[in-house]
Amino acid sequence: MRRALPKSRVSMLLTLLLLTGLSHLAWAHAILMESAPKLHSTVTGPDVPVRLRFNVRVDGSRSRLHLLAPDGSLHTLPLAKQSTPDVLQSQATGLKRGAYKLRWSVLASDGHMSRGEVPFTVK
Ligand SMILES: [Cu+2]
Repeated sequence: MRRALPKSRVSMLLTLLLLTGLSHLAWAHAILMESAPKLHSTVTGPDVPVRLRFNVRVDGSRSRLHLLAPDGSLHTLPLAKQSTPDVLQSQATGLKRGAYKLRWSVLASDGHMSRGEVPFTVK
């Protein structure tokens, strides 16, 4: 038979979880607010401007953009100088038709890395 956790223990755990969650929010690691190409959009190639805007300042020198091509190859996209601290910009060139994934991993002002993907299609 399983013993239930004492109520005090449960509420302590919940408080801990809540505090962890809240402090993470307050510290605001990078969340993608806006992207070009847009999520699941179709764009015209062969040259595609890339622009990602985050909710906080990101460290461009310690952030990376990769492009996963339809043939499965992974390419590093060179980052342009940051025009504003919450934006990363690049240019993908010579893209053929097909489904791509833009993979970002960024270092936010709170010192946390976060990553994500923007799938899009080139027509
Ligand atoms: Cu964070």
